Amino acid sequence: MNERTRMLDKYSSRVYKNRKDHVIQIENAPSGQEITANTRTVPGIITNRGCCYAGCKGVVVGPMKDCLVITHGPIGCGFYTWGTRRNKAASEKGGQNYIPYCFSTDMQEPDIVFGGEKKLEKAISEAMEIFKPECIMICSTCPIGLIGDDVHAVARRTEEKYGIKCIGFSCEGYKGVSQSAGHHIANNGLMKYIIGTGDKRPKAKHSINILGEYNIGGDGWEEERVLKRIGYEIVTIFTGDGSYETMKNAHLADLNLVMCHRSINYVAEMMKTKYGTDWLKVNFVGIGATIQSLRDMAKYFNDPELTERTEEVIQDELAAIFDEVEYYKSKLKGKKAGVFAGGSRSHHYQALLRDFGVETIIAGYEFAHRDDYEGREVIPTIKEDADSKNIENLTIEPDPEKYSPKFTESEIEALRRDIPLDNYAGMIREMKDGYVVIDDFNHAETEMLIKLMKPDIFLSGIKDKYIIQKGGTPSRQMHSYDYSGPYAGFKGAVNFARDVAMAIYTNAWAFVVPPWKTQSTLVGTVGGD
Ligand code: CFM
Ligand code: HCA
Repeated sequence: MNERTRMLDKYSSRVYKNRKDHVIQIENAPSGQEITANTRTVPGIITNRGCCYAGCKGVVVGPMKDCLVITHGPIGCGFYTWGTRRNKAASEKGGQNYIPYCFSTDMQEPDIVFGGEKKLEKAISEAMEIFKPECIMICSTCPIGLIGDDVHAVARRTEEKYGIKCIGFSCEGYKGVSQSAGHHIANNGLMKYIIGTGDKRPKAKHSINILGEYNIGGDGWEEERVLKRIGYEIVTIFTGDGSYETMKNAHLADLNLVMCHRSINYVAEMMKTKYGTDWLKVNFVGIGATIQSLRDMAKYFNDPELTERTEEVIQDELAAIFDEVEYYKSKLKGKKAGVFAGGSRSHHYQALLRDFGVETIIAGYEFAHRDDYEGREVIPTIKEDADSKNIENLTIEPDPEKYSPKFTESEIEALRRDIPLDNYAGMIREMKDGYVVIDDFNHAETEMLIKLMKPDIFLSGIKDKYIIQKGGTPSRQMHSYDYSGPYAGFKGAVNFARDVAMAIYTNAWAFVVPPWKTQSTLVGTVGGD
């Protein structure tokens, strides 16, 4: 019996029937096995998933710093999505930044009975009085749809009354089966009401938007640093440290980079259709993956000067992290990991773990769709000019006098080795024989698989990390990095390796014997009631 069967064997026949298609153990890698995903969670099972509102407000529109985002609903929803997701933002000079605030209508029972539109309008008028934002977004929680408050009508009235942009989102938590529906609803709103309304043209020769980068722990800033060194102009970021002000001009950028495909592919596709903007799947998590993404971008623009500069920056960045990468490789090589996050990080972090010689033996997503697991053909359109029909023939020779890279070309090649060419082959094709891929992982399965497969570290979520850690397996959470980061790009890779090495080598919980192992936890009383 393999690990998958041993785990599923514990279930009742009803649950078994549901879960069996969500778990695969790899055979004949690179495997073309299929998986069931993006379906309803078994009721009562402790899933790690979030809801539609979390996907719309918490993930996509929440990080836009100059938008005042009001949660229309009970206070818990607004507070959780504000307090736990660590998207960083810095004010532009003289600009607005509402990220430190949590805005909610704090719906109470009478509002549920008599309707909450008036309360929402009052919240908006208070917001206008105190903050005078240029854009207000209203995000609906479960009760709003159930009682029939019309957030779109309120948004229209707000625009007329105050002359600002106001967008309502019907992203009630119960819609769809996970966060994923909320991403879609948010993307539609951004596309319909914001993108394309500005006219500020980028100045640089090559301009880009970064889609699906939420600046968790400052990841987006680290990416921006490297991209700016190469010479790219970033028009807007969707949506980490992003803004209404810059998103208006997104349609004027030359290329869309797609970092988290799961949450934002809709915008990439819609912009391709409406404005003809090409998009390129990138991954800036992992050294090898970052190098490949930068090279893919250079290939896309097909500009020898840009290509040369890209190689210079790669060599320079690699030289700066060389010693630390070698040190952490010596600490981490041969370790085994489990990785379970939302809809794209598990795959991205596999690449980063691989850079340090760590194999991912268990991987899965909370709410990804089948294309995230099974891959999909991504053929970027390459711009060709008259002089260079064949971009493959472009060679790059960095000046050895100027840059003294400590990584040789063959070492760089080794870092890139396992990265699929289109950078988007999906999770399953990257896993080896015997490894487990699992969709909508729950707490019971986490415990069972850790016991059966014994990973040295398990990268997980905010809610589930503690059971793993207290069970004696070190864990880092991938959603806000346990308040560390950035983990993206070259410098981020070193931060990540340091945190993983620290967790593995200081695994304090493994030395603690829980009280129920040495003493009875049941206390009997004689003659009591
Ligand atoms: Fe994309 Fe995200 Fe993720 Fe996601 Fe998320 Fe997140 Fe995540 Mo938490 S947008 S799919 S809905 S990379 S909030 S920044 S960490 S589950 S893997
Ligand atoms: C969300 C946001 C979340 C939650 C993470 C977790 C995040 O989907 O609601 O609770 O494990 O990254 O903060 O994914």
